[in-house]
Amino acid sequence: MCTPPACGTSMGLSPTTSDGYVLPPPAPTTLSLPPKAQSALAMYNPMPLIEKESGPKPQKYSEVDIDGLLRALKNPPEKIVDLYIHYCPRIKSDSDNCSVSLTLADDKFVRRLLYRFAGPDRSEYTDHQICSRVITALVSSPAVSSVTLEIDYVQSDVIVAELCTALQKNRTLQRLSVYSDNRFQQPLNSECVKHIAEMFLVNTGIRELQLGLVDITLQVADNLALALRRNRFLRGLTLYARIDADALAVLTKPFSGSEPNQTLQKLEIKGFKCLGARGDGQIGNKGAENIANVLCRNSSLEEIALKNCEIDYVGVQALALALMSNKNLKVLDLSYNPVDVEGLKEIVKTITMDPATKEQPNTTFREIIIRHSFISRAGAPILANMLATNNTLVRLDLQFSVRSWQIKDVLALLHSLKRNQSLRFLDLRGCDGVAGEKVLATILDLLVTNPWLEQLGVEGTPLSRKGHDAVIKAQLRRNAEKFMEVFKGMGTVTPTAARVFLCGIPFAGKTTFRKTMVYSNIKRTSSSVRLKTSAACKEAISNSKIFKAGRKESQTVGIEVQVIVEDNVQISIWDLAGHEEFHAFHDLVVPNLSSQGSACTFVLLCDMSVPQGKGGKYELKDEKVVDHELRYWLRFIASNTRQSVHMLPNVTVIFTHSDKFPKTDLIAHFKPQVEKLRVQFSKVINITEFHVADARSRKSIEPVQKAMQKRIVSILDRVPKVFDACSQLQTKLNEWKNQHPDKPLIKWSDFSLLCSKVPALKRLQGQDSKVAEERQKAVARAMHDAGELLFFDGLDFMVVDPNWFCHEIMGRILSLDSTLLVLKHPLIDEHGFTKREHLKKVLEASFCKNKNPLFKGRKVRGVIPEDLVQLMVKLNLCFEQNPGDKTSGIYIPASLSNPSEAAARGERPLSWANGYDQVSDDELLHVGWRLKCENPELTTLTLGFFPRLQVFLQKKFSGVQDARYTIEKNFISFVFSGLEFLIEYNGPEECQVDILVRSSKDTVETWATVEENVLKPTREFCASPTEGCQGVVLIEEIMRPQCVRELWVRKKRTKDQCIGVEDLKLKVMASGKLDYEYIWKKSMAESHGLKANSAEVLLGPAHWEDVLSRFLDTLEKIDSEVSRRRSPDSTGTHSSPLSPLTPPPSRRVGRTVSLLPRPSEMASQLLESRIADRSVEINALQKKLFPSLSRNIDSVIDLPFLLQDGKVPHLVYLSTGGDSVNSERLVTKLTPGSYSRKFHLMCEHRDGIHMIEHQVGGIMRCDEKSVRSVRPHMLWGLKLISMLLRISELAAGGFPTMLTEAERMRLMGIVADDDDNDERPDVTGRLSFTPEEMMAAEDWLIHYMKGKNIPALFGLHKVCYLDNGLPSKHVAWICDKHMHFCLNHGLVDVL
Ligand SMILES: Nc1nc2c(ncn2[C@@H]2O[C@H](COP(=O)(O)OP(=O)(O)OP(=O)(O)O)[C@@H](O)[C@H]2O)c(=O)[nH]1
Ligand SMILES: [Mg+2]
Repeated sequence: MCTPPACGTSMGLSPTTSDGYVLPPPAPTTLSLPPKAQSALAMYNPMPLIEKESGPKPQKYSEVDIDGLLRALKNPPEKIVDLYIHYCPRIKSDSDNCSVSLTLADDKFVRRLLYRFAGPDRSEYTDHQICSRVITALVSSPAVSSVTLEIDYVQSDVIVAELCTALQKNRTLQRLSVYSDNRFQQPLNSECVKHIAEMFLVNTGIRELQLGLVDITLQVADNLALALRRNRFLRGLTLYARIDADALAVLTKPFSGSEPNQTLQKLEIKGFKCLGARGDGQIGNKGAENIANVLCRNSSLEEIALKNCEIDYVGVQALALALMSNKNLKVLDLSYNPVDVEGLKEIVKTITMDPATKEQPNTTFREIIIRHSFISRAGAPILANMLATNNTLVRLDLQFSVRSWQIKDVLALLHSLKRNQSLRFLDLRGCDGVAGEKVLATILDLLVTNPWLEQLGVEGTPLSRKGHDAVIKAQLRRNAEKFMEVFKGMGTVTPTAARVFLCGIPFAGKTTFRKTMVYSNIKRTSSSVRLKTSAACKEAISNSKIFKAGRKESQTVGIEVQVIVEDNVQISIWDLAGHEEFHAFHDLVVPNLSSQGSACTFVLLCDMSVPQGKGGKYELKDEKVVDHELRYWLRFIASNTRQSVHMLPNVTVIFTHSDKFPKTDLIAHFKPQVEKLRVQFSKVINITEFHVADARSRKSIEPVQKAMQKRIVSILDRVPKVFDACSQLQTKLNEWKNQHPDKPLIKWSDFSLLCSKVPALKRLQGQDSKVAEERQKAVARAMHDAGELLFFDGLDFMVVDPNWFCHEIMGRILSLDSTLLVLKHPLIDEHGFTKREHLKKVLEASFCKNKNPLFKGRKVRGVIPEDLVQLMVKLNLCFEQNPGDKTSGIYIPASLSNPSEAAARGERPLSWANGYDQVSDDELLHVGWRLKCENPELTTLTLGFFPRLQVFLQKKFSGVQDARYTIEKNFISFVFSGLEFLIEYNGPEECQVDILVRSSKDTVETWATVEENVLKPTREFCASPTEGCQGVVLIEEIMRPQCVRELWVRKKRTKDQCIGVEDLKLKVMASGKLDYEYIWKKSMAESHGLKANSAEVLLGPAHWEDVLSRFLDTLEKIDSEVSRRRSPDSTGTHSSPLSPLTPPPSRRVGRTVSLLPRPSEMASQLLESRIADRSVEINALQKKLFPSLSRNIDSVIDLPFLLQDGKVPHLVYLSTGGDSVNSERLVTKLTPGSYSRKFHLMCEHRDGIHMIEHQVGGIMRCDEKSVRSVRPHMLWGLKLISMLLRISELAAGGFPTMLTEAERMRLMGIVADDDDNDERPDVTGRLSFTPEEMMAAEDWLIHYMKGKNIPALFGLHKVCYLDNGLPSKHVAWICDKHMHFCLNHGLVDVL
């Protein structure tokens, strides 16, 4: 035992070692870590952690024969990751009993070679022989460093003995894992552990040992202890085991004594109960104390994981005490233990700065992992307080431990992270408080100001269920890209450059406004800066030289970019073409405002006039038209902007052509309209002001300009600072541009060269080249945000002349009008196809139009068509006909010609690409999805989105043979992995992406393939910063299978033919039954018949598993509430620190959790078996809970004393009354008034409480006093009803018919609560009333029942239960039916 005094003496760290941790500087002006944290973090390398958590690489797998496998073992084509031997001949499934697989990996792929034991003359003997051959091969192969053996516990010892003998001399194997196949739930044969332990007496190579399902008896512990004492090479030991405190004491003996083990770095114990073993297999608090004791002495252990060990506050306290002095431990994992707030407090104390001494007791501890425990809301301030000052903790993992936290708690935690610079991983999976727009916006803002946070687990939270996780992930990815090294020591300054985006429909006056602005700028500055000649001046204001033929007026093509400097602020004006054909490109240059907090503002212009008749007279534009115009662009801006609290995009509205209405008060006219929009869009856009002006007049736009100027200055002050180095580099870049007026692109190598001339960007001697490159990239990104250049990561060049690219190049390419002056031939055909030669012509044409004054007709150099293609491929603007072939043509989906007439009407004929001739249609699976914009009022998938998605998906499937990827306007069709896809887009008003799939694969595989390859990528693509629409949340809906089977045209697939995934899940849970059928509304063409599909089929396996888990969660919650015993003295003592609502943490660890990360081809089986397991569990719980609730009502509600005694019946509910039973509604809210309600009572029978049908009931007047007195009864009743509903449909009896679906969901507490202002009381939590309220309620009921004929009015009879034929104290009021039954069986006496 660790004696507290021993720990106590070493607890007070000497000041020299504690390093005097100080607060990080209040507002970091440079993005560097405080020096102390830097040195501390430098010692700790989080990289492996990133790998641990990063998603799996794409897998490929192939089956091979045994000789092929052995050859591969000898000469592995790639690095061997693991050799996996699965040997379980007793299992009777052919596909899954014996196999050997070799996992290989290079940078890109994980590849698996699989050999299955098969063949006609297979026998135990040959199986064994093959195993022996593999063992021989692996031992002689120097490439195998990791082996996993999964075996049947019966045969285990023979194979293991063989392996161990072979390994005695081996030095190359580093990781050995031996598991018993956990489908048997049996521990490994103890002989087998003995062999392994003995092998460790001589083996010197193995660093890591994992044993799965071991029954650690004292004898086994002794064997392992001997190995630990002798072996000095083992670094990590993982035991999934039944082990108790005594066995642990034996096992940890080698860590004390004269020559203690000081080499083991990681010890993981996961408690498991195995069949046949005695006891629960948990080390408990005693074991934790033992480990704490080890930690006091040991100096090698860095990671301790004690999962499912039944450790509570007491054990945690001992561990925390040890941590006060220990200086080596980095990771403490206490998942699946009943650790509560008190325990958390203890651990947190070790790394919280003492406000008095400003010191942190422990500075080496890095990770806290507490999954699947119960940490109440009180944990939030404790953690927030710690995170605000701590600068050592790297990971905080609270998966499924903080489910009960509310929005407020999460916000507190997030706020505390604003200044924290050490935390990289925060996991709040399953937390109910991660919900609502405020939390989302706060997270997104935080990720901008805190670039250190790399991972944030939000799965299983309301936010992620709503699909918001994609945009969080996109930002996290950006954060993770950055090295913290990169920014060390780089100074930052307030930026001095901003961008202004001019938008509005064609002829709104954008270009006119821009020119007037530029002109007045030149006028103002030219007197001082004498450089500008009048010729240059003219040049500047007539920037555009591309006109559309056949038009009188000039129309902007693409985007024109011009730069002015006002009061030392450089403003680049981006004049976006109003014409729709160019919109596809716009959102690639519009910043996702909050993503980097770049300085920019939007000006939205609108021509206020419409010609009236032919006489050249004008009238004011109709309000509706104005609204429509403005709304389009506001939605465009909002869709490109992530949610944010502090960094909403600013929009200034200008109504032009004011000169046409000299006598009208225009401001007053437009004010209400702008105000209305301002309010509507206030969550996503900040409409700052509006003006009326004559865009042609300098004088008229002067106030606008002034206001804009002011706005820009204030924005520049607010946005994150930029690197000092940017402005220096800018000077260098300008010099370069002057020297190379003919080069619109700069090679990355040249850019690097320029960077090396700037001290802060120079690569220092000995510095990692990657760091230098990352810095240069960061600066390039910042300059991109300032509008100086266009930088896209992954290209070896940048565009230094944005106007050239946006206007000259993209403007021409996207111009559908083939009569462009510069080209005689149509550039792009109706399939969106063009040849590379054509692009070359575009490039050439752009050269001669270059308007650089210094550029006098020379040929522009440095751009080859290939660069252009690369750039466009990168931006998802085009894809190559034959990827990699530099001569093939390219497709530019954005310039696909308009859809056919039928398609435009929504009647595009659909047909499958493949055609399974041999297979009948019935054997194929037909599934459909719809991704749609959550809030089409404020956001939309912009015009460029679907064309880019067409490119994005093409790239994804371009390597796939026979993918037959074809596109049309708003349409994609392709084949992948046995699935045929039809994707049709319906936008921009509806913003729906319909995905129709026909599959020859089974359900699990079909769903997984679609999710992995289309749904998830599409959502992620939408959430990605540049190419996507970050403001849009895509909701996933399920399409009625019939639509897919019969290939209904788009028009027929109305919104009634789809149902939201989350909506359907809620419906299932609200229904309380697993065989819930969803009934489709009839489509236009259908005449008769109800069409329903089972929810399980519609949702697909993965979603169904989620439904079951959530269902199970609810039931478990009820279970723990019901089985809680009320005893007044059990509160507040440490002997039972478990909160009464703590769910048993161990229940999910058992069978449903796989010990091993199974190979992917087994994933479907696992999913299916989990689903089966859960359904069984749910059924069992439902059956148990109904009677157990009925028997334990007093543990759920605190009834007044007299009522407990059964003086009067007391299970009250109120109804509205009504002519027929069907019109009767349950009352869930009661306000005083001059009306009455019907008063009902439930049958109290202990086998199942229920409502009594056709009960006459009483009348209750709703005067003030009665309402007040009856309120507790009503709420108690509602609480019981809520629980009955949550248990099952059966338990709920007749109540569902008295409730609408919405009321029912609210009562059950299963609607996602975004707003807290629901005045209805929440009956799912604990109800509490004051003693006065209780008394009043009790009096009222007794008084009310007085003199009433209870049997006649309520159909209830007072009975006394019999115990073995003798009357007991238990009295109840039960219904006729129950009474007769009970009397017949001699169970009750009537009183
Ligand atoms: N009388 C009057 N005419 C204006 C005003 N603003 C613009 N115009 C005229 O409207 C026409 C179109 O203006 P532009 O500035 O080219 O329109 P735009 O918004 O750039 O249009 P696109 O580039 O096609 O999107 C031009 O002939 C302008 O002279 C204004 O305030 N008053
Ligand atoms: Mg224009």
